[in-house]
Amino acid sequence: MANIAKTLAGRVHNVIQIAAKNPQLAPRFYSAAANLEFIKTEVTGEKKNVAVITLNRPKALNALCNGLMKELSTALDSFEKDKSIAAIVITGSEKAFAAGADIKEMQPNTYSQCIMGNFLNDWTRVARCQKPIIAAVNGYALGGGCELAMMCDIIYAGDKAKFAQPEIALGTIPGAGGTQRLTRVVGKSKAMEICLTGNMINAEEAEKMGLVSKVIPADKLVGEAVKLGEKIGSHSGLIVQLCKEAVNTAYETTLQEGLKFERRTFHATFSTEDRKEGMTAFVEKRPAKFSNL
Ligand code: DAK
Repeated sequence: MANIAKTLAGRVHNVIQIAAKNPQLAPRFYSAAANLEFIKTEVTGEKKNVAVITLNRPKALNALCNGLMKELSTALDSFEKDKSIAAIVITGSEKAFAAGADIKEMQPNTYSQCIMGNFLNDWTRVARCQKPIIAAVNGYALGGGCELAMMCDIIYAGDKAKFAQPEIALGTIPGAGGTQRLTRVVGKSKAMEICLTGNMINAEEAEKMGLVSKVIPADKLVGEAVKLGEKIGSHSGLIVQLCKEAVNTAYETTLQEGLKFERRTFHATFSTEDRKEGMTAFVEKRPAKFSNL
């Protein structure tokens, strides 16, 4: 299995590299060339620096089967290594971002198999990505679909998006952040209500409770997410990475520890060329040219 993943990573990366070196040869989607079954990948934006990963398993409403999660991990490995990529957008279809982990795949599992096989271990890959990831959610984001969106750094929602943690109705509980990330974002009362009822919340409610940062007409959603990626990509990738790490630290430590980490990271930016360039450009009234150094 490790070999298959390695080969796949190599293929995705090669196709992207060829496209990057020869823009005139760049196909809009790379899935056919890279033999991807469950996702499509595209490199877009004016500077070709935003990667869009589209979950593409329409018959199952993008249920997140093992094969899909492996392809997603492999694509992230590849885009993370690719220096020309500044930000990544993950999206689905108009009907479903993802309707959850694949219930049919999970249904026969035993407790012992879950423990011994480290069941669904691949899921942590998204949260470990060093580059910014934007979830562009249209349609259903249920169970693992909602959790996948919450692993991303920013969530934009289409106006017909629906979020839920319906695991309770399946006799189980959320397993990839539904009880943890959601509670930190929306607070205990709302998280309890969502997890204990399985009820769906719409895009407007999700925005009101801070789960998503913007609601956008469905047909404009991916374009807006790409623009956001481009805006982030106009800054220093080095400093963006440090900033992402600092914000994430707020979720993982005490306020005092977080403030100390932030201050030290701020101090560390003074050892970079990009901090020097950013401030010099401001003083000289010209746009900054960042080098990631
Ligand atoms: N899994 C497998 N197949 C699914 C699916 C899912 N989650 N959701 C939909 N499908 C399939 C349906 O079975 C159907 O397939 P066929 O019967 O045609 O073969 C097809 O997609 C179309 O679905 P429907 O016919 O049901 O379409 P409707 O429009 O009528 O309804 C729906 C749409 C989204 C409301 C409904 O499909 C639905 O309720 N789906 C299930 C939603 C759900 O309960 N999701 C939570 C799954 S549990 C972990 C990581 C992750 C997780 C846990 C642990 N670790 C890292 C440890 C996550 C767990 C979950 O997500």
